[in-house]
Amino acid sequence: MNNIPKIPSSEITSLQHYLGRRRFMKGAAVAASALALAACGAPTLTPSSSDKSSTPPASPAPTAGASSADAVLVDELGQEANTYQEITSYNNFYEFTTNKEAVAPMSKGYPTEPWKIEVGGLVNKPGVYDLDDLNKFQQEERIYRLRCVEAWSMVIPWVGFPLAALLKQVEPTSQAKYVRFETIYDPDRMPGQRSNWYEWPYIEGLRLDEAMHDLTLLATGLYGEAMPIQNGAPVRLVVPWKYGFKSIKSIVRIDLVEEQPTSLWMAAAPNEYGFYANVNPDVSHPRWSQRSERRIGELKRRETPPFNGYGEQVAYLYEGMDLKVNF
Ligand SMILES: Nc1nc2c(c(=O)[nH]1)N[C@H]1C(S)=C(S)[C@@H](COP(=O)(O)O)O[C@H]1N2
Ligand SMILES: [Mo]
Repeated sequence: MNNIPKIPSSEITSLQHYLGRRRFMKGAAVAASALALAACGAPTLTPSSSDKSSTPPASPAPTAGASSADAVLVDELGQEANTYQEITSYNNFYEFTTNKEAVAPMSKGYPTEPWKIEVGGLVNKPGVYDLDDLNKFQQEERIYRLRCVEAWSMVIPWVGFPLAALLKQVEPTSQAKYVRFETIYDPDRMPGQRSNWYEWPYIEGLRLDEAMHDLTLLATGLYGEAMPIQNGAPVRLVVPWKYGFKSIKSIVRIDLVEEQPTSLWMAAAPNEYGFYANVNPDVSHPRWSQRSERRIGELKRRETPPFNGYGEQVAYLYEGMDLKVNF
């Protein structure tokens, strides 16, 4: 385990400060009562029942002390969270379909229980984790910006736990340099996987120090509810400083490996999608600029910041690297 880069405790403190593990509230009616610490109910990892998956949860908004209907969640930069409806009705999940609006209806009722994740490869303590096992990790709320490589974005209040907690449990060996993730392969029920356009299953990867970073989340829910299937139930990765495609959904395998994994997108179009995929306004996609983005629900485009606004926390990971080459 001594090969795992440790995040200095000073940094963890500042991260907690930045990305408060509580709901920030905004809006005139609640300005004074800000920091009403809505207890973030750690949702249990039950499958989102199909009839619920496209309708808002019973109490999607923070309630603690807030009488106001205009209370909204904001991220650490003050940017408002997208609505539950927006987050669950505009999705990329190519296993079902490439039509973003059709993912929710087509994935409705997809069974996510029982579920298990096999964690292995170069580790001392490989294991099989079911939903109860994953629920034992301390769940917290993280309000993150998600920037798709296609230049749209959202702000999403995830629930989950740092991937680092799981990785520490399995004890990567000193040979382990990367983490490889795999989505469920189920072409009978996932029509997109019957298309030969892509090499299924969906694969993604991170360098071990990226995987161990405190911002890197295994998300089990959003808006305080169990993860909807269209967002990657029951558990998906969230790496907020990288393009959305790195945040692989519906994970069934995690392996510690020595060689850099080849992701589905690298295999499909290596000149368009690199391994690192850090959000970078200075590196255009071959077919479009990455300078700005369309926040879902807004008309005017926003400028895209380096590392999606998380540079202070993560830029050190790439010191000395040419990010135009390692895009
Ligand atoms: N297994 C799998 N994971 C995936 C995808 C996918 O098609 N299949 N799409 C990715 C892309 S391109 C984005 S932008 C995000 C979208 O996440 P969301 O639908 O929860 O907003 O999921 C990522 N994870
Ligand atoms: Mo994306």
